[in-house]
Amino acid sequence: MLEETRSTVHGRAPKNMVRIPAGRFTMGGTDFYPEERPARKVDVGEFWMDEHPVTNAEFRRFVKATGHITVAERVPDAADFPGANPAMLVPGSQVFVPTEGPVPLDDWTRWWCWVPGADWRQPEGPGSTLHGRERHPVVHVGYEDALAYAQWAGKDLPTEAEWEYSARGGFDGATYPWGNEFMPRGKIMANTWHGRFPWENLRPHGLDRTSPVRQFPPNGYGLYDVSGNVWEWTRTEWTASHAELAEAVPHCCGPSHDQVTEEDRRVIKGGSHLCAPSYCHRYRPAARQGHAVRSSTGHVGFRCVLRD
Ligand SMILES: [Cu+2]
Repeated sequence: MLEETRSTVHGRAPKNMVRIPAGRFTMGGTDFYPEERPARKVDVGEFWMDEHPVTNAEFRRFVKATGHITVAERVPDAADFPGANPAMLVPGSQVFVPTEGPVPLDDWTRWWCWVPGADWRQPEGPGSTLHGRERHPVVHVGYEDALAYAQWAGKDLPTEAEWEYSARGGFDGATYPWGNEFMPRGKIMANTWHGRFPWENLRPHGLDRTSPVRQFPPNGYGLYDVSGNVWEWTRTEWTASHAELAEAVPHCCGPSHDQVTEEDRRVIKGGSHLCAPSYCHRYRPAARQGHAVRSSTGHVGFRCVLRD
């Protein structure tokens, strides 16, 4: 697999990947959340980017080939959770459960429910399946799971700069991957939450959770689902602002930082189907969040890159 993918780089295009030209872009922004500041110019070399987030069908092939067991499927190590109720130290993951009505938006435990047995195969817990969701992005994957997939595929995870640059699709400085207007001529461009979060799901697109990749229009580079649907892991270590990274913008890379600890956080990008302007206006290329590497949820997935 690895050699096959590598060798195609210099010949024809790798399957379902898009060539992103080298360039300079404005990373971050000043109009929304503090962690996106400062906006600054960043150079990115050319690379290939997966056209869409890794799907359940693709992830299943990886698991079949490698026997990989995801973070959510492992029994948590008691040493990592001192004082935890032993009954809670079983495999599981965070599942979104809409509330009955309005709740304080500063308390995410109201709508995130830790469900024993929830994992990528059972996204809502025991009894749920992937049936009909083969083309949806895989979810409930931790950073190490994403990295393991990428390495198996002979690829890597993008840096935050690579992710943001490619998500912008050549629209430097625009709010969304397609421009500045959220719904140009009334058209829904991404799988995000419509209505008052986390209880009123108006579903104008008919979607409850994730959506099949490629359901919405691609960006200027031909990338799908860079906004909404699922957040995507990057390799970039989380910092509360870009300023802390200003000296060392990771174009790339060298060997991946494979060793992670329980407390480590990486940047996730793109927002998800649970982002609503009233709560979290993060379905924008500049938006970013830090996510604990071993924390898996039903709205975080990933896609890969390939560098020459
Ligand atoms: Cu959000």
